[in-house]
Formats: sequence, C-alpha cells, structure tokens
Amino acid sequence: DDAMPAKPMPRFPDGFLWGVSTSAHQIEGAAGLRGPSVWDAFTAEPGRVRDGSTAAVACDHYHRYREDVALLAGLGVDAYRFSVSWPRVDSPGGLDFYDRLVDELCAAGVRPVPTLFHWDLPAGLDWLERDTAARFAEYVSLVAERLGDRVGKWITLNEPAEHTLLGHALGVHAPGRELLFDALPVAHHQLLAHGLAVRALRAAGATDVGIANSHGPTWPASDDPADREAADFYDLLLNRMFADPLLTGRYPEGVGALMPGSAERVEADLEVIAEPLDWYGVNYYAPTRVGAPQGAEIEFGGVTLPAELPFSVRRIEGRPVTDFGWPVVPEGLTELLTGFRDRYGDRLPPVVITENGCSYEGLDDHDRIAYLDGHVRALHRAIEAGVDVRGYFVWSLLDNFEWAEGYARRFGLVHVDFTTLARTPKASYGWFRDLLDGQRRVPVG
Ligand code: GBH
Repeated sequence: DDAMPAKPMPRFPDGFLWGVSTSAHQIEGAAGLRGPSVWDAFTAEPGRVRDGSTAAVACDHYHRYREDVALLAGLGVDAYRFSVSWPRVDSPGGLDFYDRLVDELCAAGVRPVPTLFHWDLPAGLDWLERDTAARFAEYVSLVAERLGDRVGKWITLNEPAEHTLLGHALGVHAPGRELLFDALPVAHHQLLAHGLAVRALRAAGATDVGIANSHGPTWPASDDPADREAADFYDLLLNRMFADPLLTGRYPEGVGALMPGSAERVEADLEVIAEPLDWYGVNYYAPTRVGAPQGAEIEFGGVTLPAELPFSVRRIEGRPVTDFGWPVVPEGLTELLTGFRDRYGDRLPPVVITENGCSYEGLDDHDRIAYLDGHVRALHRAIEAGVDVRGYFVWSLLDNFEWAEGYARRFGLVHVDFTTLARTPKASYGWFRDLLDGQRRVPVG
C-alpha cells in the first residue's frame, strides 16, 4: 500500500469523553409498546416522509439493545447518548426498558447519557401550549428518580431550534405546522421546559446537566449590506435566539417582545431558562450561506423555504457535499466554537459536541471517515485556541429513521439492513475504534 501515511491525530485532553449518539424514535421501533407520538400521526399522512416509511420498526433497537450495546463496547466509546421516549415512559412499564438499557450499558463500561426530549412528543401535547413545559418537568422527575442512581450526565432537549423551525415554522417535521414566525412560542415553551427540567434534575440529585443545541456559523453571501443583514437575522434565529437566553438570561434585542405573555412573565421565565448549566452541547453539521431574499422558494438541504422569509439560503461552492447535499466544512466547527467563546466568554460552560456526522451510502465509507477525521481535527484546533471542549459524539451509531427522509439517508457507523435488521460495522466504525484506541495509549517519552 503506497498511500500517504495519515498525519497523526493530535492528543485530546485527559478525560475527554468520546461517544456516539442516537434517538429513540429513530431506532427503537416497538411502536405498539408505547403511547402514540406526534411523529406517528405525521408519518401516517401520505407524502410527509420521502420514502413513505414509518418508524414503527426502525432498527428494532427495543428488542436488539443487547446487540447494540455490544457494538458500543466493541467500538470502545466512553459514553452513549440515546434519548428517552416520553410516549414510552407514559405507557405502563415503559421505564423498564430504559432501566434494562442503562444496566446493560453500565455492565459494558459505557456511560449512559440520556436526552429527555428528541422530538417525539406524546400525541395530544403541543409546544404551542405553555403547560407542556410543566408536563415535561413532571415526566423528567419520573425518569430521574428511576435512572438517577446510574445516570450522571443528562441532556434536557435536542435542538429546540430545529424542532421549532422544521416542525412548526416550515412543516417538514411533525407536527407539520407552517406557522413561520408565529412558531416562536414553541421556542419559548421549549426553553422554559428546559429550565424547569434542569431544576427537576437537580432536585433529584443530578450534578451534570446540559442541552444539545443545533448551531453553525452563518456566512453572508457577500459584503453587500442587504446580504449581511439577512445573514445576521438567520444567525439570530439559529444561534443567538437559543444560546443567549440559556447563557445570558436575555433574548437578543427585539426577540423578547415576540414571545408569548407579558414582558414581566417573559422576564420571570428567563430566570428559569438561564438556570446554570454544567456543560453546553453543540450539534454541528455545516455552516449556512445566507443572503437577502430573492423572492422565490428555495430548495435547500431537503427543505423548501418559502419566498416570504427575510433571507435566502445559498449554496456553499467549492466544497464536497454529503448524500444529503450538505457541504463538508470542518473548519466551520473551529469557527463556531471560537466565536461562541468570544461572544459568551466566562458564561460559556465547558462544551461537548453532542452530534457530528454525515450521510453516505456503503460499507466502505471512506467519505464518512474523511468527514469525521476533518471535524475531529477541527475540534482539536478549537481546544488549542483555548475553547474548553470536553467531549465529542458521532451521529450516529446506527443507520436509522432519518425523519422526513425515512431510511434514505444513512448516518451510521454501523450499517442496518432494514429488511433483515442485520447490523454490519462499516469502515468508519473501525476508524473510530482505532482513533479511540490511539487516544488511550500512553504517549512514549
Ligand atoms: C440532527 O438534526 C438531529 O438531532 C438528528 O435527529 C438527525 O438525525 C441528524 O441531525 C441528521 O439529520 O443544508 O448544509 O445547511 C440536524 C439538523 C438541519 C442540521 C439541517 C443541518 C442543514 C445543513 N440539521 N441542517 S445545510
């Protein structure tokens, strides 16, 4: 083999947490053994999911979790981020499954890192309703009481920004609403739910609580003031509208007034929302190039953006793209993290990358290896630049139900045959295992 030897992977700090992520609705299946969620109703509507599939079986992880934990052990990860399905916990015996899963993980030496909400809201609940936040906190208390003796690290919500945007503003995810800016209460109620959940977790003795937020740099299409203004607005929607209240206790200028309720109540909610976090989770996939509106619908990353939005999303040229069409921009991760450090300073707690990954076909997935390798190195550069980063989780352990794309997008380190449900590690699984192995070797000299 005359391939160039790869540059050695730099060493990450001692105690750095390496892991992989999944979510309940995307892998569990066993839909008959839980209550219905908004996603069940959504996928039942024709045309909502690209390949017409549902997550009724998915990876059947509910029945095959032992095999999946063995895959985690074989990979050698420190931690596994999964999500707890609220509709499953709501049905009799539902918590037993997570009890078994957590025991199995502990026995395999893998730290369980549960996310308490990853988009599968119980049918009948609605994030437009303020009361959903209080209901969430009650459910979180139940989970914490049951699992808290073995779980140390918790994640409240997954990507409230994407859930607001995709589920309630644009209607491409459940519950399929197209409210555009009238979706903002959904953001506020999720943030309030987060704050109440942090309090509930702490009341149950938790000391290591975070959130997983979707973030990425926004690049203006040009120096033209109209493009800059549009990009700044997009950045506000994706990044500052969620990070500011959590880390500074304030909404960005102009946003607070758009939130539901009186100014006094929003102020009081912000105190709950800004409950100090032990760490801040970032899901990073790609930057976004944004310019002034162009007066036409835009097809973008699997989503159609209506013409009336005050911005338009543009292609990032000159980059490889994944099967999903998302550009591969590893240095965007360094830029994002150093930008966060500059903006939030001491208010930014230690960061964990709670998701990073890409969709490609095939078992010999050298494109995925290149993507992950580039992003891990970019993460190390952020650490060298002084950002306190404590962990990195690949999305995802398994190929799974990719929401509106169904089974057509494969993000796994492990291939799943959705007919036989057989699991087959891909080349990237071996690559990640070797990376972890290398990180654990004691340096010579
Ligand atoms: C995550 O969302 C979810 O948490 C997870 O459930 C999901 O399976 C995973 O990502 C993969 O999709 O067109 O280049 O600007 C990610 C939300 C929204 C991030 C779209 C990337 C577009 C990239 N994504 N965004 S680009």
